[in-house]
Amino acid sequence: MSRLLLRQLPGRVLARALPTHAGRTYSSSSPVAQFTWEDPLGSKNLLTEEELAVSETAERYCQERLLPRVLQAYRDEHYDPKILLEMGELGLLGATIKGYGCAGVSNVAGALITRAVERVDSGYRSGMSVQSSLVMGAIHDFGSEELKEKYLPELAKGRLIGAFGLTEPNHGSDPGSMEAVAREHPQKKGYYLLNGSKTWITNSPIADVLVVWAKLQETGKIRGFLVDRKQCPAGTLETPAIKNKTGLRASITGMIHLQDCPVPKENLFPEVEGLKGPFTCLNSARYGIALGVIGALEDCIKRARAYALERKQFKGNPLAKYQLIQKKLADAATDAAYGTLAAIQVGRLKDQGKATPEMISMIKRQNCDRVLYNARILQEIFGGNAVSDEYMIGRHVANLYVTQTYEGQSDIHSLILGRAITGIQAFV
Ligand code: TGC
Ligand code: FAD
Repeated sequence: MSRLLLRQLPGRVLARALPTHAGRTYSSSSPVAQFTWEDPLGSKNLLTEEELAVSETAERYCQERLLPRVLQAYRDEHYDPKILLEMGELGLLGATIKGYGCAGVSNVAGALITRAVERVDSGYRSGMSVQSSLVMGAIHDFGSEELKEKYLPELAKGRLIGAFGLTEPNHGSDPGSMEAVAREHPQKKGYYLLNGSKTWITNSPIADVLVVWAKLQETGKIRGFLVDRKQCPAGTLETPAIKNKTGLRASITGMIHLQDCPVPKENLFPEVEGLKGPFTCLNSARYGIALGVIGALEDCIKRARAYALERKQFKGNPLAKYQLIQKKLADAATDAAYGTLAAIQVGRLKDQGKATPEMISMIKRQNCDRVLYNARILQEIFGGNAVSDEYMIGRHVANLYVTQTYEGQSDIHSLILGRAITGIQAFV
């Protein structure tokens, strides 16, 4: 594990330092058994000391450094690339990778980082997930040793920024039909020429390296290419930003246009062929989202609870006194708690090499759906004030629509699960 990441860690004290605002105490229960609304099913008990410490480091950074800037960033639709440098300083990027300057923590610890970041904003988590799981993950799993040594340490520090181009204007849920193509350079030996367009690509306008999936003309098979902006002659690579988004405004999203863009053969991922390349990286990113979005829901619960206790209606009663309000909080807290346990379980299996893509589809779908549903319901507690961005709930709701859509829209994950359950493919 990275020394930097460890240095930030106050260790055991962390668990005890958590607020212990509890419900009732019962004379029949053990004195150590307590219900806390922030962690109703006691998921912390499943975490190792190291995981608790990583989580605390990430939470502290996010609350102290990210939270103060998110409101203005969201209003301005601005992403500050320094965020990746700060995360790199703390060892939060590519944290599950062993070696190459990365922390080498467990999958659960990696997901606790995404939860901490997404507690502030899904867009900040997006920028980090793309860098960590989709770009560093792709290079680590499929790149040559030279590519790993050249790019991973710089990406881990946030000195280079990465983007991952799979989705195209005409092919989103069905990336197997992609049109981007790579052919041997007719004049320059040892190079491919890439042509095609990708859209809705997180980080693309500011990316130094872009993992681009394209079909090799000779074989028609999908292959992964590392496009290094510095190596691209003028006019061969354009990455315009997509502006005026209705969600994820604190992240930066754009397109990738490749026009006869020369890419050296050593930047081709040598072994992997077909959709299992991008989908292997997506397994890790989808896993991170599954616990990440719980952070956003937990923030909605915290804010809605505080508002309901403060706001008085009818005879001076706090909203929190009314049953309908309590049910909204109970539903949301239950889904957050169940979602957390499911994600920890799949993370443990992933660490042991026993997680399947269907398990990840199940928790990505369930958690994103429940989080979006509950966030929309909790928004009602704020009444008209929910419309003010200063109450911080509308931003989560808008972001969570995106988390349900990208990395496989929820209905697509239903079909992946349906195929696994019935043996019949429904999406072709
Ligand atoms: P299908 O026949 O199912 O599979 C084709 C090949 O791929 C392999 N494969 C996987 N391998 C590893 N992990 C997985 N999860 C895999 N899923 C499939 C499969 O074994 C097969 O291999 P082989 O060797 O036999 O060729 O392919 P299909 O074309 O029928 O796929 C359909 C479907 C629905 C499963 C798939 O296309 C899908 O998941 N669509 C959703 C698209 C998606 O997730 N796009 C994500 C874009 S990246 C993004 O959104 C980043 S946002 C990041 C951020 O900002 O946080
Ligand atoms: P479509 O595929 O057109 O689907 C539209 C609707 O139809 C969905 O509800 C879908 O579930 C449904 N549908 C499609 N096919 C079927 C079917 N067979 N049966 C039933 N329903 C179906 N992509 C990247 O490659 N890299 C990135 O970094 C990235 N970042 C993103 C950031 C943002 C802010 C956004 C919004 C998207 C990003 N994406 C990225 C793209 C994202 O992965 C796609 O938007 C997503 O995969 C869905 O594709 P689509 O938008 O083309 O929708």
